[in-house]
Amino acid sequence: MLTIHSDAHRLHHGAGEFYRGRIVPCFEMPARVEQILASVTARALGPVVAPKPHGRGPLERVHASDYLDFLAGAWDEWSALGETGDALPYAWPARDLRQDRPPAHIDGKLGFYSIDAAVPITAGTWAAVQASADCALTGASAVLGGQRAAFALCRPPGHHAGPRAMGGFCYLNNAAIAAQALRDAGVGKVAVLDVDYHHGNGTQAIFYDRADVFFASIHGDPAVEYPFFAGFADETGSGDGQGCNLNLPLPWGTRADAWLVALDTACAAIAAFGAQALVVSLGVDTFEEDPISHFKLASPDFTRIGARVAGLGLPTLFVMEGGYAVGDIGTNVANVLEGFARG
Ligand code: SP5
Ligand code: ZN
Repeated sequence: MLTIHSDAHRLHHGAGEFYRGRIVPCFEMPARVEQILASVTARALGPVVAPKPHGRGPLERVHASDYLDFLAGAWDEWSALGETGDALPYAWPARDLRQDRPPAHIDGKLGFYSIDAAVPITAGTWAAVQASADCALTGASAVLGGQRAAFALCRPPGHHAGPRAMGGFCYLNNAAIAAQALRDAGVGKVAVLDVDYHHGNGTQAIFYDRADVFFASIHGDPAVEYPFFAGFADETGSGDGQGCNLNLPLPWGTRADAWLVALDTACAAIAAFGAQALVVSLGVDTFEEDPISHFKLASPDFTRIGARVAGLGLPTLFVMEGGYAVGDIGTNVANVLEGFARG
């Protein structure tokens, strides 16, 4: 399987995120990708290529233009304040506040265009997030070109980023951008299967009212888990998209047997939808030793995930999302890809 990777991810290295009253070191760090790349290479899973730049066009198909302008300009506006550390938001347009007035000041923009304070913007963030989206788009091209599957080794991740908001370590929604590119290239029906520990609220929001992209997500119950305000089972889509959104929240402590039953449910729904291509939001933060998550999958279980996904028989693009147990992340990702390749 082809892997698409760019060194530009290193340009994004946030110092900290806000958590329980203090700034804590970022769990989402460059070493994650270095470990995955080492495992993909060591296990000879296939060639590794650089992404092709796709420009702003495919980003505009998923994200609002003013949001892209914000991301592109945020560091310059922040550093013009004399700040040298990372930009982080501190005020948000929550309920009863105006949603219709994008602020002129960068402090206001940071809150207007975010859902939390886990999205530091550094000097290199915009370059890194563009390269990450280009990895997903290059992977989509490979699948369109007839490859059975490809692995976009994206960093930063994307599935918490909505049409007009960053959050949860995510800036551009790489999986949604790739799914939309598949649609725009003529694939009639696309499914996004999100196996990251956290609900893919951004991807859900992007496709919620559409019948051409099915979204299925298996994740920690948002009653007790980030992102808290989306991911419940009663979110089934709206308008034309009614019935095209499937959330499978599971309790803390969920082990592989119960998790794989949910995967079977998601795969059956994707098959029933009639998807012609599949994008997998591949987070491995379901791992038992993940430092910020509460599921209990063991490394060999990831091989079973890959094999089950292969059973759908669809052209498949894997897009890297979360996973914070850096010492095991390479093994767990390579297990999924190997399980798929053998399945
Ligand atoms: C892509 C992805 O997996 N994003 C996850 C975002 C989760 N953000 C909130 C996590 C809170 C961090 N908790 C630190 C726990 C230390 N024990
Ligand atoms: Zn996650």
